[in-house]
Amino acid sequence: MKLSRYIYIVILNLCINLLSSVCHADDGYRLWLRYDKIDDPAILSQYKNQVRSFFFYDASPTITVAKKELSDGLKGLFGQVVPESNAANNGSLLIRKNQPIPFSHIDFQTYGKEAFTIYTMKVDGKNVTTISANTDIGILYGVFHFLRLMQTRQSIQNLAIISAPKIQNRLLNHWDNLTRHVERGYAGISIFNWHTLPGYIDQRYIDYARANASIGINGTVVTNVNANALILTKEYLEKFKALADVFRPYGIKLYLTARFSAPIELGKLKTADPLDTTVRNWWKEKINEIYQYIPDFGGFLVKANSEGQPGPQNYGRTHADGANMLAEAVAPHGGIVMWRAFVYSNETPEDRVKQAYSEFKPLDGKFEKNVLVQVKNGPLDFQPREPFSPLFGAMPQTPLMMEFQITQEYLGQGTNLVYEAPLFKEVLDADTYQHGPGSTVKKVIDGTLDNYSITGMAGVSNIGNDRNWTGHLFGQSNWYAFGRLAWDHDLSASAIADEWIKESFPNNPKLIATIKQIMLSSRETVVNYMTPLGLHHIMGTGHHYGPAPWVNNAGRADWNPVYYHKADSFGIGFERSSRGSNALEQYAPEVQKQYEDSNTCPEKYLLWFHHVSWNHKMKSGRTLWDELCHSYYAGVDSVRAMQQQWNSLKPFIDEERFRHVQMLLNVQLSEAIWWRNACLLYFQTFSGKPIPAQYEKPDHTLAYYQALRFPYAPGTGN
Ligand code: GCW
Repeated sequence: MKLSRYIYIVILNLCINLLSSVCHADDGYRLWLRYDKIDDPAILSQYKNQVRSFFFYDASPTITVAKKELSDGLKGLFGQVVPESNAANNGSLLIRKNQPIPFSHIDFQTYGKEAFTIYTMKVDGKNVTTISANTDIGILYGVFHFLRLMQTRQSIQNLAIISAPKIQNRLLNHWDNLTRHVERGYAGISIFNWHTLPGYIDQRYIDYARANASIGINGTVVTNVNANALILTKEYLEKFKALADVFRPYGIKLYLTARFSAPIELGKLKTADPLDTTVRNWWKEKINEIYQYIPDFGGFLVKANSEGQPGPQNYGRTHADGANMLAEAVAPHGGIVMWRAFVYSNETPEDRVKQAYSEFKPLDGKFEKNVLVQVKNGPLDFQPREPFSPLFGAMPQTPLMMEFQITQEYLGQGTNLVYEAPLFKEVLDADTYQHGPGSTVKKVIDGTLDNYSITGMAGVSNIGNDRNWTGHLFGQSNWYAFGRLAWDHDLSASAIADEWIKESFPNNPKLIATIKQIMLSSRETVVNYMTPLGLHHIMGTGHHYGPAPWVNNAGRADWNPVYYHKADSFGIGFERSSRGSNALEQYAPEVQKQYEDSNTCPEKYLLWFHHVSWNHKMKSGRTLWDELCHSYYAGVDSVRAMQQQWNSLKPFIDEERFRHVQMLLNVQLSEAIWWRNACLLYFQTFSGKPIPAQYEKPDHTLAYYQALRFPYAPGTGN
């Protein structure tokens, strides 16, 4: 073959390879576990030298899974199979359990049963890497971590890693109904096909478990908190057993939601009173039955006396009475009860954001040892921004667990790119001052502040049967960030974004920097165009899609946006200082001090805590009205900036994912403009002030926005 022809063929091949690696269609199914071949030859050869063979000394279903993950991962990243060998040579990766120090290098007693170590060390003068743990699941976590190091192009030389989760129970909460409709789900229907279970095991269940294990999630509540008693029937228990069997090797426990009235609905009892002996026996028997199907059943998540769900208060009993009844029945099996604190009542004339505290604070210390009270991050309901819930720091004798919402009910649902780690971190890092400065929310929930014996963090899932799992590709980053923070709440939002981007996209510095910028600014952007300066709960009624600050006729007062913004001719905002509802009194004095004066209150919470005049002077020198306009317009401008940033990445991203995000950003822009125009036009009817001349004029009238209807918006009710 002539040299020129040879060179031509080589170049052609190179081009084809390049094109197919950069531009092939990609539907996002593989999440962050892509293991594409490392394209940097220097890094690749370094990694290959470090991992020439691997060997697992132990065997079990979990080890089988770990072995497959490692060998698939290495094959993908290296572009070739790495052999198994138990010889300790240079480049051996040795993986084993229950090894004496120094092999394991840590006292696993101290670090718990899920900890692992990864060490570079000399064995017989040879340079080997070890992954060790005390349990099979620790090994699996170590393997995922090791693969992550390579996926994110970190050095795997001189490793000395000890990793243990800071929170014990790291759970997804699915609001999935038995109909497969997902409440507040925007990624299709439930991945759990109850109809074909238990006979048919969808590959999705396995991939779901794998993805969760890769980020340390160790439990899943597969049914909606708005619970259906049928969940507890034999027919369904068989289905849950099949799922639990799939999840077990991945270290994931299955949990269910318990409908409090199940003894009446299923057991035909006259009451569900938690102090009634027949009721208590009914639950005991039911729970014994569940454990026959699922010996490692995790326990229950319960929503009671909240938004129409039955509960102990129907019988004049307390939340503690209800929780303790279930707790006693699961205790002999090692189960737990997660009892939600999301309660508020229309009949109670108290500011809604105060009610969970009023209800639960007096119950501190009254719960059984295996009960966790599950508290939403803020006192209201997963708004784009809320201060932390005052329950954190107020119940030293009751393990409190965090409930975040991963699904974007109030954050643009399925169409908006919003990276939630900054929101999660803002809450975790907030200082409750419970025992003086440094009493952060994360120290409350990891148990270090009050010596909780049991700890947990839950995230309301954003997963559905869309091919890419989360509807919006960037929803994957929120699932990822939740898991990583539940494992280690000290990780920064930026570090987690960095990992996720490197694992999810080709490893290009411009791409990484640009996507990171997009992600890290995205939460503030959505706050600006939806609910700036502490506004909250002004979205459409029922479906919560889009703005509707004018609504004042919802079924109950505290579902109305006007209840929350209180706009009038004087100003806007909810007065929660001692001059108003005094919700502030539920916080420690140091926190109260930060927020009590409208002139010094951080502006991001201004309208949460204060009703202030339209002419109120803001730090920028603008009036409140002008600042509101500024924030809404800045929010929209930021979406435009995101679009430009994303468009600049076209050469680096496969067409399918590029177009997917590009189209959704177009939708996001139109929704941001909608939010801005609708809110400003409406609030203007109170302020009587003009939208400053430098801004583009709203292109529709207020009446136009008020007339919009969305009868089939996704994710609503049942
Ligand atoms: O915010 C509300 C949601 C409901 C949800 C409820 C809850 C599951 O709009 O859909 O119900 O919170 O957390 O219980």
